[in-house]
Amino acid sequence: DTQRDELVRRIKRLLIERNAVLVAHYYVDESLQRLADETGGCVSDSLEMARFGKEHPAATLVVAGVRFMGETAKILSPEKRVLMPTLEAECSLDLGCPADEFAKFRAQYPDHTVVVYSNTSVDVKAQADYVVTSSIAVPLVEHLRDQGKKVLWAPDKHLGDYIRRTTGADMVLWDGSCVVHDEFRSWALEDLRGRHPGAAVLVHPESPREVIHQADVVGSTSQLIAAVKDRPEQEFIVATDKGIFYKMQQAAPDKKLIEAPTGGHSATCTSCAHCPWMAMNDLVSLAETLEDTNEPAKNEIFVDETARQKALVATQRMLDFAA
Ligand code: CIZ
Ligand code: SF4
Repeated sequence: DTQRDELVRRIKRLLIERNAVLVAHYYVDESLQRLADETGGCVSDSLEMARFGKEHPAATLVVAGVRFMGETAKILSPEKRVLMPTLEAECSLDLGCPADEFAKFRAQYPDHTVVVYSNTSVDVKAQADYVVTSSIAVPLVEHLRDQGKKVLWAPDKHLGDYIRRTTGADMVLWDGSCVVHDEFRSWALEDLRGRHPGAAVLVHPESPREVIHQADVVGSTSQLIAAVKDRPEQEFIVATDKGIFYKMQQAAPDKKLIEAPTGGHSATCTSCAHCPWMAMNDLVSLAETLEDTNEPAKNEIFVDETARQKALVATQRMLDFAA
């Protein structure tokens, strides 16, 4: 409709005026992913978002996603202004791993190499030897295992359990989970597979073990999109946030995508596979962020410099390992 078109035009103008580029996660609203595509920004997983933001020449990065993604951009590009459509967009993994409690956990395992998922705060990353995303978690832990290292992993227990089973590494796990992926139900998935025998099952490893066991492909968001494009099947059952369907459908317009079933944690929600924090990003909040010329801006990311420098070491190791 015309109101929406006008909003999109305004945002495009503001991005240029403010020398800003839009970096969006696969899980945010389609309208934002499309806008990032159309304006020379990036739509990706958290690893590629980090890399893109660091390398892009724009003075301002606008990160549509959740807080840790904005913080990662600031860790890597302290000279840039980092804005987000909202600063309220959290992540249950980040919230479930407070820095002070993590320090106590870490103190119990002084001989372990500390590997944390990117879905953590700057203060947790500052305590890590390595930051990883799901696309490189397995190869990095294999590398550490081959060096005879024991690994302390945080915060996602399902991903940690998957890495431990896949690599056979000696690992202790923090007890955290993602509110979206933890909801996928193995019994309901079995039932759905029975009704779609030709479908390939794609699962993000933040899902429970019994769901991962039924997967044809276990992988990061980028790896699951590649699977839809490259595999011969015409139907896919997808166990990750349904925001990803936009890019999957773009990659393979003729293929059929089916949502994996969730437990349904509220009466109004029969398909819950969408992150409530990712959903807080929309065109209106993006426009408001770009229009705010206060110093500092309302939705600007700031991080403590001492913690940033420590977190940078572990985050840079992720980029170097992935390169
Ligand atoms: O679940 C998330 O937040 C993911 C998959 C982040 C990422 O690595 O892109
Ligand atoms: Fe965090 Fe899960 Fe939302 Fe990703 S989908 S931001 S892991 S709560």
